[in-house]
Amino acid sequence: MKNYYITTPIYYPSANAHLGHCYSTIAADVMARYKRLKGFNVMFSTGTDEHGQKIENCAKKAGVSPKHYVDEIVLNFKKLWQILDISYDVFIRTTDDYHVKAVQKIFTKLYELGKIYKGKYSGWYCVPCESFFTETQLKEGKCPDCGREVKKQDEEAYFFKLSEYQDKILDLLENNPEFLEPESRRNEMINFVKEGLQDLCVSRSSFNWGIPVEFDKSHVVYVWIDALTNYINLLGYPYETENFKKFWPADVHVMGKEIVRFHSVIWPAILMALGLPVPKKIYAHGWILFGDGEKMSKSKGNVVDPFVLCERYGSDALRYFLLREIPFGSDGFFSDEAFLKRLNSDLANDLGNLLSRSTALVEKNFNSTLISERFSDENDKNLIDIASSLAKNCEKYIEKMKFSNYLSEIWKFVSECNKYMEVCAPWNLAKDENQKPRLATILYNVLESLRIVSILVAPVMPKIAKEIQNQLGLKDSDCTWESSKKWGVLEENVKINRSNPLFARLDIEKEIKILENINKKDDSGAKISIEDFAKVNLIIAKVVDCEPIKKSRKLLKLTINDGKTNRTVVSGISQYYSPEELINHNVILVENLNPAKLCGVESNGMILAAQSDGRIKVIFVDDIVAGSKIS
Ligand code: ME8
Repeated sequence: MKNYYITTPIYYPSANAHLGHCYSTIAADVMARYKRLKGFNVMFSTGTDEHGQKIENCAKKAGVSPKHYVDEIVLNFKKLWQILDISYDVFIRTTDDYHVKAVQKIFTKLYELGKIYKGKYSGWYCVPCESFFTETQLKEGKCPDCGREVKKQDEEAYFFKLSEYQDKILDLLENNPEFLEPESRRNEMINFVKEGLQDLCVSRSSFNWGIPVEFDKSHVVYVWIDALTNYINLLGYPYETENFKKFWPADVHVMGKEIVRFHSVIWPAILMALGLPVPKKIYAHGWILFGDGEKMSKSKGNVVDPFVLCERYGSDALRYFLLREIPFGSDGFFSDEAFLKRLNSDLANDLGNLLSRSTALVEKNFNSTLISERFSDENDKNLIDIASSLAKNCEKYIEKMKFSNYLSEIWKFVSECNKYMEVCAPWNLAKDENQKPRLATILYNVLESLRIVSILVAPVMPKIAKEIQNQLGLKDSDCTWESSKKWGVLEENVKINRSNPLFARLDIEKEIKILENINKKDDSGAKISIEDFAKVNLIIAKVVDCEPIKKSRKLLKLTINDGKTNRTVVSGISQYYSPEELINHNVILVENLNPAKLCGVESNGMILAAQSDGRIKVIFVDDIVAGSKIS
């Protein structure tokens, strides 16, 4: 079996995970899932980069120890990856014992080999980027990477002989076009190396939160040496483990463009010094920019909360949008509007509707089981031809990590299927009993096309792929990657299980307002008066009955007793609670909310819940009697 090793950067847990982190992680996950479907033995790693002055400062501000500080945030990252179905095999933390020991061994080995020496450092340090710069590298006296203030630092330090590797690194970049992609980044790095490489300061003595140098405990290892070596340490280095033998060199390190220099210059030089092969590929994607053209970052306060997006629209929608909207390698914008529009057009209309219309016709006209007598005509050939070559066409793109082209190719086919439906108009044939064989053929062709689509979208939208496959009554063996290249795999008399729509069509303007309000709420600067608060009537109420709303994936219909009468309240919590878990519990009710219709059910009020550990938790108050006012 062939092996495949893909990594994400290990992220700084200085603040919670944001959409930018999701972007790299989703992309790497899609490749890992794709390769697994292709039969590869995959190692997919991610993790957190927990040392350094930035984290030390954040912890100090929060009044806790650095370890305590990062422990909390690492939980947040892990929760988000769970919600986003990130199928990592290893989550490495640079505070993990095995990593700490490996970093110490690597540092000592490089010192003993004469690749690291002791000297004096005088330079400018950017704390958020954890990077040193020379006077000439600064841009208008500020950090050339992020534009923030830098501070002068003089200290005794250890240096890595990076300058020794200038020719080798240049050769690597110039003569291996596949090593660093996209091309634009490669050119940038070639120019950078041509300007000359200086030895790199690889230890610090001005702060403590780092891995102590084994033979000189007054120094900690520079955070980038600590971080970059995660890629081999998680495989067991410096020991010759099975994993190390199988998976090193990595097939691809995925990252944002701002850390390419570390990965394509410093990292290969370290590996060369250790006598190890360099990774096969570094892929640097662009930045997700926010409305004002700024890179999204917590410190700039323009963060879109991925938990909220997943919670409201499903994690697959976010996975799809990020990879479809922005060509991988280029910068692109995130806006709620663009996200919601794609959700409506590509997911609810094109794909969701195709499944819904075709399965509805099978349910209604064939009692959910297609008959095997068929009658083909000319229109079918075109569809079958495109379907049969689709997977092969798509593979070219995903192999090159051109996710947007990959998805666009699939969606062209989905449009083709919708056109086929329009041209064949099966709903008209359904009126004539004699046309049943033709009707069966058309529906078979559409369902078989959807089977192929479900396999191809699986790396990007694992939940939706499974849902389509369940609705089509498919077995696992009908959904292998190889079977996406074959026509006619769907069984003759398959029994379908029609269910909820894949995606609900959204009222975009309304959703944008809701998202704005959620963001505003997060804006802790905004204050309200006591009079404003007093307008909200909060009371304790008892859940006396509860049932799912059939047409919806998320909503539960609760019957609530507010101490006087029963009322109906609709709540979007069915992903987190079964009706039984709510019945007979007391909850907090917003009693004077305007009534609203949700999926045809009138809701009178709202129950309070909290976002905790990446899920929604209803606030239960069983020891206070129903009807009690909260003030
Ligand atoms: O740099 N758009 O960690 P980090 C796209 N610990 N991707 C983005 C992004 C955005 N707006 N913001 C962040 C570090 N990313 C180091 C890495 S690896 C040995 C050490 C993604 O928390 C992108 O992958 O600052 C970027 O490179 C990474 O997060 C930076 O994460």
